[in-house]
Amino acid sequence: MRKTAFITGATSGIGKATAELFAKNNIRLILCGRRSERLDKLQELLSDLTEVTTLQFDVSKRDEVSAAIASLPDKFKNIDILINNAGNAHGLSSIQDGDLDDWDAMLDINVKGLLYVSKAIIPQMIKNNDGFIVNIGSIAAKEVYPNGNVYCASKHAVDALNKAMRIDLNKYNIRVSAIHPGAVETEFSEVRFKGDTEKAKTVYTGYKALQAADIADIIHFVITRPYHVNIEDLVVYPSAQASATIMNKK
Ligand code: NDP
Ligand code: 8X3
Repeated sequence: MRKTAFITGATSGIGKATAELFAKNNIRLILCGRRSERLDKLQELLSDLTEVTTLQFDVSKRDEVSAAIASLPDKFKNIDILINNAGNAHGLSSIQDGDLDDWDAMLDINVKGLLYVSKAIIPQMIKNNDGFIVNIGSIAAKEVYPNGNVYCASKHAVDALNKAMRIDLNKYNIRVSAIHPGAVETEFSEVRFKGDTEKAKTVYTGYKALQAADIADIIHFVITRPYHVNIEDLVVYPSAQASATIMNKK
């Protein structure tokens, strides 16, 4: 039977690559993001492969989240797989120089947004006594690096919530996993550096960064294990990267 996946942050990077791979694997898709033109384009592109619907909302706005999910057409209401991927870093500053709006954005989107979406979808998974939640963390969930402070805190929270979901949802047969990538070449650094594309590019020069498709591949691997197998979390780096700060750049 065709499964249904709900992917946040599907307009770019890891979420978009995951949508493309899931479509090729005949998974019905609910694609989410704020940029509706991108959602429309992706829907048009993937509709030849699978059934696709889109939801335009900001994960950090709780009313938007619940209204969007409540508005799903019947055919898409039964969600088997939730990919909590939407998120970004905003800024890269020391704790003393950090911008309060950046801090709010990271905590509101990366932590509260993930919670709002999960809270809206989990009851239906509990009713089904089945489901799969994949939380996209980061190596910033495992390690704190200079100037990473609040982004790292937000991703440490994702790591904690991944563990919490595993515990609380265990009795409902809901599998929960986290993927923690190192550097992935996406729009992530453009967002972190507020549209400074030149600065963003330097993050990915001198070595081969992970590509969004590499992470999509891992997400697909995780969700296609036999029913009795559940990967708790998985940390993945580009081969040139040993930790958040150690990079073998040429
Ligand atoms: P991108 O910037 O390419 O994609 C981010 C996605 O999140 C976009 O689709 C964006 O959609 C969505 N998003 C951001 N803010 C909101 C919001 N307020 N409401 C709804 N959607 C939102 O980055 P990545 O693909 O790299 O990032 C995906 C995830 O992977 C993030 O959680 C990130 O922290 C994590 N990650 C990334 C790494 C990297 O090096 N790239 C490494 C480790 C983890 P839209 O703007 O249309 O709303
Ligand atoms: C993205 C990877 O190292 O920029 O989460 O935090 S890093």
